[in-house]
Amino acid sequence: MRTKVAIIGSGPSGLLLGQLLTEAGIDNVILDRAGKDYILGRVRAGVLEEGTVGLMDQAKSGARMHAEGLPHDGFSLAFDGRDHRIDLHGLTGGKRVMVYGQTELTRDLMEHREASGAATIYDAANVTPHDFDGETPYLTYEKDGITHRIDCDFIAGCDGFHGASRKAVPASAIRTFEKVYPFGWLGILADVAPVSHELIYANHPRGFALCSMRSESRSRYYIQCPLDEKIEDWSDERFWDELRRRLPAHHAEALQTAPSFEKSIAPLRSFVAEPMRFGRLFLVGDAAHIVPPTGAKGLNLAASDVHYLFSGLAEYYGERSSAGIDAYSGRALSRVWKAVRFSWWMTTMLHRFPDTGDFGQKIQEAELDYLTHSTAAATALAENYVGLPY
Ligand code: FAS
Ligand code: PHB
Repeated sequence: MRTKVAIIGSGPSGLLLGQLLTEAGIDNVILDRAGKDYILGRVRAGVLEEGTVGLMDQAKSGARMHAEGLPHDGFSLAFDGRDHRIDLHGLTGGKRVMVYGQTELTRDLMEHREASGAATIYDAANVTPHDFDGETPYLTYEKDGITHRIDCDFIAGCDGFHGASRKAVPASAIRTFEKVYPFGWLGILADVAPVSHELIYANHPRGFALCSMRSESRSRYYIQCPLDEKIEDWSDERFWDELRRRLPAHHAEALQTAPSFEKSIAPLRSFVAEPMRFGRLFLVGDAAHIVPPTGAKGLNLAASDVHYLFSGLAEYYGERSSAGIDAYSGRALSRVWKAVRFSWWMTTMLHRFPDTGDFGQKIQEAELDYLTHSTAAATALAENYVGLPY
């Protein structure tokens, strides 16, 4: 088989890139080691920046997102028994975010790709990039006991943090930066009305909590937990009780509960690999960087990477210019590091660390008090949360 762009990974990065390329008439193939059901079974992000919404529209895959997604003009910071709204719309000259689950975004892209007739190869084992430092890269993979080869012009490594792409790069050619946080997030999904119509990020001496949603009848909640927690030790009742203890009283009293149908613990880390291009191999999304979900940036950074790479590839095939693909890594990393900083800052301000102590708690509350009473400080928070310009 031969194609122009071989994409490893059928998550949001790979599917969005594939859809944009297909819409532009640039032949591409997506390979994933998993099947559709596994990919759609993962519960992840929930907040889309306007840039991500725009790319879904550009990919002709945004109709259901607009029909079912929830535009949000603000969110609240809760601390010291009170909460304060951050007016995203007012502070950013009219910008907002869209609450729409990553699972649904992925489903929409998958369905549009199938309708377009573009090739996706699921359950592809041992996908391996070859000769990407030369002019004729190719992939090999195994399926049904046969080793297949795909010759291509470029390889997009959209295969996430644990994928094969970054690992295929010689150690001497790549630098990584990492910070692992000493806690995780215990998240649940339940079919019950959210406690508030907007998100609530709560700082509490017992630990961080987040009240989010997937719709007006489906809630998504998280609480900070130790990394060695076991899911089986967390009954729904225990989760609801702990969540109530971390929220201001009026929210705790209003909280509606229902049996959870998804419960999982996610570790938190900040990670960046530099550069994001190696000859004809490009790293995209979680393959190149990871952020703690506190700033709702992971999925949105994957989208901006796709924007930069698609623009470069469209220029290469349209005008035979390599300027865009040559600029990809620098452009992407500039935005990545600002989002890594913001996500680290939100995480540091809102979570209980082993060394936070009483003094650290007071400092966090002072920073939150400053944020909620200073227009300048709130504006800085708001412009990062809605997404810095591409
Ligand atoms: P993905 O990991 O989504 O997709 C990679 C794809 O590549 C997968 O389908 C995988 O099967 C495939 N793959 C992997 N290795 C392969 C190989 N060797 N060969 C072939 N295929 C391979 N972000 C937020 O903004 N908000 C959140 O709340 C949030 N919560 C998260 C919770 C968890 C537990 C995790 C892990 C991440 C969370 N994220 C969140 C970040 C997440 O949404 C990512 O940013 C997003 O999935 C990135 O998309 P991709 O880059 O496509 O990577
Ligand atoms: C979610 O709804 O899953 C979500 C929302 C905002 C975040 C993280 C996760 O910062």
